[in-house]
Amino acid sequence: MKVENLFSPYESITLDSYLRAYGIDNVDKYLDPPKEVLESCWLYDNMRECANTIKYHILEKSNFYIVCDADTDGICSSFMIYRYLKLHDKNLKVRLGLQDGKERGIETERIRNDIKEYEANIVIIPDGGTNSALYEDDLMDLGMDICILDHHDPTDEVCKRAIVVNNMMSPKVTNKSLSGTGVTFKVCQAVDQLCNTKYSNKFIDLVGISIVSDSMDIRTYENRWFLNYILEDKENIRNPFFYELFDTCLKDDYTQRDISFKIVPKLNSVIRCGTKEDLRAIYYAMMGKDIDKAIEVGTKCHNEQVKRVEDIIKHHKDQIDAQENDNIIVISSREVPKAFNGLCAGKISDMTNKPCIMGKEIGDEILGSYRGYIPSSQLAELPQVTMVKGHSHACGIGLRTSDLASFKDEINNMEVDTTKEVTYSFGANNVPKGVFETFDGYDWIWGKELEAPSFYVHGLIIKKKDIEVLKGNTIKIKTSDYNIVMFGGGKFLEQIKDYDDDDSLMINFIGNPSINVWKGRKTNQFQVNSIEDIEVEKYTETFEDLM
Ligand SMILES: [Mn+2]
Repeated sequence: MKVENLFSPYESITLDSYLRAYGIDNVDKYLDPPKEVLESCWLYDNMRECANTIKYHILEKSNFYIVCDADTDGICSSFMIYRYLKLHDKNLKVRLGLQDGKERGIETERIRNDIKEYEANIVIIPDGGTNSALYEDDLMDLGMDICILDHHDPTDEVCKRAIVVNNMMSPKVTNKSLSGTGVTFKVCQAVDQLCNTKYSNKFIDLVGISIVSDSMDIRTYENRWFLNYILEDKENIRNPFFYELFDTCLKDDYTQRDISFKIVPKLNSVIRCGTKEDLRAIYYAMMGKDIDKAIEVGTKCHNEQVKRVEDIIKHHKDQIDAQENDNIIVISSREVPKAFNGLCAGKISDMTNKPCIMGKEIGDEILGSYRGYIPSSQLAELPQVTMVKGHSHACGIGLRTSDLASFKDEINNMEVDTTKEVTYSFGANNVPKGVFETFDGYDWIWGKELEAPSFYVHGLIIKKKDIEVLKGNTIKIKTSDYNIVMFGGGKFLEQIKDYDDDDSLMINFIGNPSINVWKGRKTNQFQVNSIEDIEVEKYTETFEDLM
């Protein structure tokens, strides 16, 4: 395992120095940010025009149309503006344009037709719209006002006639990691100020949830403020549906990780697997109606999603196996819905320890999703790759089908930098106790771009019989100073199955430190998160060892 230490041997590792290393300059302010870190809504370009336009249409009792984007940020932002308008005037005509499946914004023809049929006077596009100028111009020709409340980078030409409120396009706004729901919240605040109302305060919880669901960088003070708001007290979750969902699915001291694993998939899977009726049930529940039903819907869709991913992988097993000798798995399939490409590629990558592309052949290209440890920037340099869009280890990708063989050759011969970044490295017998104490009780801090500290521990010698196997292949190794725990350790057990109980094994691993409390007893513990983070080999004692 090749690792790189974040800290040098002379630096002391404290919570303070750790956060500083991640670029947080005022740690006290970050951990407990005052309200002043919230940026004024008036720093956003075009805010006054946007708020005035919305206010005008409220007073005119216009027809409002809200375009809903197909993910949790889209649901939260569209719900927010819908409810917000209804608080101003409960008789206001507001239509929520729900997508069929994982379509996006007004790119969907059905949505555009619906807008025209409804004879909207104003179209609001939260969490999208920045890069859809073509369609927007078309609607504006019909005399509609368009307000775009977005946080996506402008990549195409932006509609010049629409009112665009976007943190990425507002030089005075410093929080470039706010979610679409966050931008929508700022717009509600601005309308509040024009109308002398305070309705926006009811929706702070949705901003916090969307920052988690949209994987926004949490190192900005403003995002931290929104996060702390939903983490510090469940009673701050004012939305009745989310309150119940948190109450049913989470224990009392939940973290961001819990929200992204136990809450967010229940909404995103409704978009992937549910019907429009199911999605409608979520919106109704957010208004306080039939909450139990919506929780059932979310749970049902999440289970179905897990099952469909499993089925797809089973169905393509032959294709996966046939690429056993390649360093990347490329699956081109007609049957897999677009919305499942990323999930399946990620799963296959986990299974095979190799990067994976899952997509569909369109023309001379395979278009789909990429997941894996090779950074997408490295793939983008290859001549066979036609498009890379998204994050470094999770992105959309295009690949020329006729060049597939040469693409694979390139990957098979590629020098891939597999260095893992860790906080610091220790020999197995030299792990200081402070490592566990320093970060104990701070689970609530960690999240996107601010990962929990991890340490590389090398040269641990144990006997095979010291390895305990618990329920669900959870592995536990006890040493005199600390325990090592790994969930789902099936592959690890596979690696050591031929050794005898009395064989010595040498283990190197990367783990997150914590203090586990059980029946009042405290145990220092490292948690290993992935099979790639642990190495094991048979250890033969040398002459020096015996001296
Ligand atoms: Mn978003």
